[in-house]
Amino acid sequence: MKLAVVGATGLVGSEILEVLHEHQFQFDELLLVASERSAGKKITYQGKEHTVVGLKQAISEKPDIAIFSAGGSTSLEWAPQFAAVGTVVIDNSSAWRMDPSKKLVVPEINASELTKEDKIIANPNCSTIQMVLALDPLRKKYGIKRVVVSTYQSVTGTGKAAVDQMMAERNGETPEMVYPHKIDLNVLPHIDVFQENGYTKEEMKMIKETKKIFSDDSIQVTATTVRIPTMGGHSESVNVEFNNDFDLAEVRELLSNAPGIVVQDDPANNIYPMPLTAHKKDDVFVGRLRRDESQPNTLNMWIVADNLRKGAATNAVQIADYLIKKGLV
Ligand code: A2P
Ligand code: 11C
Repeated sequence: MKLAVVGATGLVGSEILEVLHEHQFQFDELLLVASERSAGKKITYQGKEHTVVGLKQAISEKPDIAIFSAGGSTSLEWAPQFAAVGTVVIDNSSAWRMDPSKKLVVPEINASELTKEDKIIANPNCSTIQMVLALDPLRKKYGIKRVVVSTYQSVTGTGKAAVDQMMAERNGETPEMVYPHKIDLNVLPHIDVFQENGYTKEEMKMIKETKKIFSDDSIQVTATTVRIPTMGGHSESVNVEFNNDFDLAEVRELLSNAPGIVVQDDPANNIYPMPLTAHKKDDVFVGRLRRDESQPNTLNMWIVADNLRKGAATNAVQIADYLIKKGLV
């Protein structure tokens, strides 16, 4: 098994290496890939030094699996070239997600859709993954009519340069501006680019990807996505209207028993999910579970996950693991 990590010098790439190590992921050879600018750099994985290579060299080595986290344009151009030499690409960018011929996979929900024919597999957007994972056990039991979500997203979602902007502002230095405004001590109701309908691309991703992952166009979703000056993970306030009424104790039980979810819901003891406590964890944390008293069959919940983990690296590594276990690669 030859595994390539494309974008190995970036934030998600480094997180993938940590997750591979923690999960004791087994492979024979590891190819660390980045832009030609980084070719020749050294990265140590499990005590062994690896030399970063460019995309052309990586293709010539025909890896079995390539996990891409190098931005949408790199994926659009290069993923098909890897697929052409027989590599299965697991892509973290938004490039292929809404392509009807590509699967959009959260393993706990829909990995069973994968077949040997899938050569480019899309990893959903981080803010979508944590929301759908928490909604899935409830959807199966009560059916979902409508979701209203507002997000509080970490600067790590934008990449290294955004973390640098925030820290430079915090240290009183002159930052290289990644966002159109200061991010430290601020809140930006703006993630990714604005679309013609007034929503941002991030908001539209949450809407469209949710329907695709659940294979259900009837679920109504509306989103407001917001960047906040934090680093450990994305938080979401989710208001969900079910088709049928629910029992709050049963909701807790369904969530507690679902894979990948940890319920942290003890307000009397100030226990609820937070980015600081979700940081570096693979799970999705759910709390503040309460009935929306303004309308029937409706629940409020607060969902937090490390966007670089379950939102990106962990989900991609879980897909790779599934492919290997099922003999699809
Ligand atoms: P590089 O470090 O060589 O620029 P982040 O999102 O944290 O900024 O990381 C982006 C990752 O994607 C980095 O590993 C970066 O490599 C990689 N990358 C960016 N552009 C390209 C490209 N054209 N080809 C290959 N890798 C790229
Ligand atoms: C953010 N969700 O937090 C974005 C990062 O489509 O994969 C991931 C963008 C994407 O800014």
